[in-house]
Amino acid sequence: PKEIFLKDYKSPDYYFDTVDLRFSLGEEKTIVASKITVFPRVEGSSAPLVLDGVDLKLISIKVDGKELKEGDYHLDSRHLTLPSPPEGKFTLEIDTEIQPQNNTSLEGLYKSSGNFCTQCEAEGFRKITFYQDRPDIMAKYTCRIEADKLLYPVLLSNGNLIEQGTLEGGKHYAVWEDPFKKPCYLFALVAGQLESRDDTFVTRSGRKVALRIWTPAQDVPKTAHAMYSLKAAMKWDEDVFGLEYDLDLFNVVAVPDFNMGAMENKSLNIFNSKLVLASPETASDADYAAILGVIGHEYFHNWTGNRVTCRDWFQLSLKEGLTVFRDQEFSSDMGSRTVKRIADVSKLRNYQFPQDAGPMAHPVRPHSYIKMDNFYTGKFLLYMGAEVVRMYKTLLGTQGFRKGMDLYFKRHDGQAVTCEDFFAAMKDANGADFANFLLWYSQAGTPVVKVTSSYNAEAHTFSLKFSQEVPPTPGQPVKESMFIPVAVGLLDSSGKDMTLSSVYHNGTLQSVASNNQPVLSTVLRVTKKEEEFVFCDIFERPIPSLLRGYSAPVRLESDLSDSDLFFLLAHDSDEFNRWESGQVLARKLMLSLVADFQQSKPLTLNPKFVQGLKSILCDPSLDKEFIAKAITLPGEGEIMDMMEVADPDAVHAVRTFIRKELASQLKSEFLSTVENNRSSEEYVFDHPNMAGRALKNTALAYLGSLEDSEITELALHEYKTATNMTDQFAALSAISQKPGKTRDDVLADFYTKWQHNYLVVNKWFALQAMSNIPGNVENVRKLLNHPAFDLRNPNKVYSLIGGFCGSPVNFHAKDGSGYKFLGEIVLQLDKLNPQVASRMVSAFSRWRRFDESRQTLAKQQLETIMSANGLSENVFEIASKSLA
Ligand code: B3K
Ligand code: ZN
Repeated sequence: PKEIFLKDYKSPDYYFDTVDLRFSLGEEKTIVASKITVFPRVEGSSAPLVLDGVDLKLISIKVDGKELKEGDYHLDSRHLTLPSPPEGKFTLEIDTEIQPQNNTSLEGLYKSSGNFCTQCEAEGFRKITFYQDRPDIMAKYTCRIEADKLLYPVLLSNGNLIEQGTLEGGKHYAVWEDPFKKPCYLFALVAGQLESRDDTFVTRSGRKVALRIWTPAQDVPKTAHAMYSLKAAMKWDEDVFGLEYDLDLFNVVAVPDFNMGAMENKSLNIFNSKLVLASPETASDADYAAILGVIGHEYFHNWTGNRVTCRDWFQLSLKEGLTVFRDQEFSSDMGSRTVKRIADVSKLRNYQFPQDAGPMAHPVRPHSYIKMDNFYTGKFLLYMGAEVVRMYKTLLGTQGFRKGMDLYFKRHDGQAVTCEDFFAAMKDANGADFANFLLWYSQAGTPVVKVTSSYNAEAHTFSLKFSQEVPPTPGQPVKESMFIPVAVGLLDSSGKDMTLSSVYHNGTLQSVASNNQPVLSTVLRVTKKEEEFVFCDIFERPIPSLLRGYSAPVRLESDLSDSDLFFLLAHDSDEFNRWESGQVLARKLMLSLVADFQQSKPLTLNPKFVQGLKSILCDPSLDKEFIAKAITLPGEGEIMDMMEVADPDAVHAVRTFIRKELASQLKSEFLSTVENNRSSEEYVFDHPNMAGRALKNTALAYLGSLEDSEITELALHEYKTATNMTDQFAALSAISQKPGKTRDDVLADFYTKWQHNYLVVNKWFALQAMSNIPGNVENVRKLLNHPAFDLRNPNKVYSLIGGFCGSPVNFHAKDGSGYKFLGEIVLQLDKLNPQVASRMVSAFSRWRRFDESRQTLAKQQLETIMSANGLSENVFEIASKSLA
């Protein structure tokens, strides 16, 4: 396999102007005829024209209407090369045959539940026809689709429908024209038996946009929330960024077989059904929230991604980091900002930071890749890219950030650009000094920032001393200091924010006051390896609230004492930091109990911790979802990540111990939390209702850890009386914590009830897969043979296999049974769907973090995988980098 480097980027020798595609869709074969107008980048160029093409059967090729003979071109398994194309502009016509019905990679053109659909990002268009499959080739497309009318009554592509009609032999056709230039990764086609929910949105300039969400007929009733989300997103983008939709039609199609969440194809978004279909009975609050976020995300791509796209795939974060940031902001505005921030930071900690400390560590803009798809897994650069965009906003403020966005669109609409272009727009629009901010794109690893503080009672000053270090990562042993925006507030002894007047830094006194408004929080620009900031006019020893709102994606280590942290937990006006203080306390506590466990000391829980959580749980002034988050312990992965040698057994034992201890000491509080927060009969998707359910179900989960028949009765009661999936599934999960007949019966009941809804059945798979019951690998193996399971469907794989690998005790079982299971599955999956296989094999990538015996066992599996014949590039890249 070939590694591709950013430094080797070269502009294409040829550009494409118009692209005419004609699809003749069939059961045995599909014919794709393309007609492209080509022109050289440099007048008079005689460079060869190299087209990408994979798994294609070439039928014919014509240049300016003249058929080429063998010898006029060169064909290998990846490219079609014209050694000497004509000078100047010419037309290229290529007929190709493909077999979508046999395409299990779900990339290119494939079939899902009998319908045709496409997925082209990143490099899937080359599986449809020969093309320069790179995002800096932007062209205007028309697409004619011809298919059997009964089997495929609906024919969709990008842009506007300009013609349709019936043909002989029971066929029909449709012609679509997209007026906007686009890279081929945004091309889409759908053909099948679908029905739509229709609505309209009138843009602020008065354009009436037809909105259609397409699914199989029986699912149309489940698209109401997706439609609501789409309209909310369209409005939000106008209000917040002044961005309007640019066509008269916007289509969304839901398909059950999809590698990722969704795809932002121009005016024809294709979605994993999981992220479209919802009803209160079948989808949980988390599903509703995910649908809102992802519908928003794909819609927002219309400007950040489609109108302005990436020059090359190394710039992925240009569109993904920015669009993830935009969807995070959208969800914050639609619900609770603090709770959303907590959820996003948790994802960063649980997925991104561990990756950044492992063999797949790479900067937001990678320097090289073998298979671009490996850089999309949500767990990789996307969250980090969003954090980088968030830092621009933290530094520039809402208005400054908006100015930067406006300039970005003004300069680059219709272009394929780079991360530097975005940086330059932000900088130029604000005349900002961003120091070495660009390092965030090129330097990998999570910076560690240490802070020590001291108060000088005589001088009335408070000093914060920062030091920073970026750990070495593969290929980057030595790091430079980063530009880290640190938002800070100082609390007085009553817990109120002090008014900040000035800070002494680098030999100068800087005022932080603005427009006579009291300043309660300020952003310090930390740029050096070691640096001191001194706050003046501080008349009592303050407790600092550092990195408010998580203003930079770093690991912060401060000298705050436990009592400072308890104080912040109780008083900080920055709600994010209230939560964070509780998490820091919990992490410290868990790590010290892990040490006790490893030394076979008895475990005891610090009563102050119980007291702290109790006061949060019982504080009626707090948002209920915030309480739910604040009383949830850091995940096992997060704690393992902080250990020299990760010990899954100890971490699991400790987390289970604390949960049980809290449940028994706070039993009456948890019980009344459940009593007082039962859902209303009618399901409402809004923050107060979701928050109530989140709190009740978190309490129920705590109670479920107790060996207590009264609790089992309660959980059963909740299960039976639940009127929505959130509550029903929470009760099922509480019951499933302990093995036994009740668990088996309720799991069986749940399956019987929902066997006809594959999305609910996936939840049932996931719940069992993630179970901590000893020896669970055997249950998971059995479930592989369950009639509802299918290795070809990514959602099922993510639920069952992904769920299993995500739960440390059983995946990392000492006897290697979890590793062996995954090793076998990866090889089976790789033959069907390399993208899915490579996501699964990533679970091995941190094998060096464990003890020697686990290392040996995991390494064996990786070596077996590497020695397999015909391994995909996707799996090869992850497995080989893991072993390197
Ligand atoms: N841009 C797509 C991801 C494409 C995945 C390619 N393997 C969807 C998204 O950003 O949400
Ligand atoms: Zn995206």
